Amino acid sequence: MQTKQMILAAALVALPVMGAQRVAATGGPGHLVEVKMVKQGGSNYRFSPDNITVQPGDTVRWIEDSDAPHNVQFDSWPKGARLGGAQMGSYVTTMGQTYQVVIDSRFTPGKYAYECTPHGVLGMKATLTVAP
Ligand SMILES: [Cu+2]
Repeated sequence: MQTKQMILAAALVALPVMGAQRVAATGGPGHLVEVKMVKQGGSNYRFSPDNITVQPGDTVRWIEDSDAPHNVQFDSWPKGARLGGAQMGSYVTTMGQTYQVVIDSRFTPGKYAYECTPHGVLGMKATLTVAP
């Protein structure tokens, strides 16, 4: 087989794996759930989508998609959750930069409310539900 054909064959094998959105390299055994941090006219920053439901083991990845720095600050959580350092996430500041959290044993099932620290007061708030 020529080199060109081998590369093509390798790419075809890799495609279905990429399409499945499984998280292997990042530590979470489950699915990857993405939330963009967007600008919706003026200075209306939002999480998009602003309401997600995840399973234990999933990874939530927030993606900078605007012109202002954002973070993820949890404001309320179910009884028994122990967010530790994840309670106040680090900032993303450049387009495409990501911040992610693995929904591990810190996250008990239930509803979590979070906001962006500087923009929460302007409506940049969202909810994350961890299914049992
Ligand atoms: Cu923000």
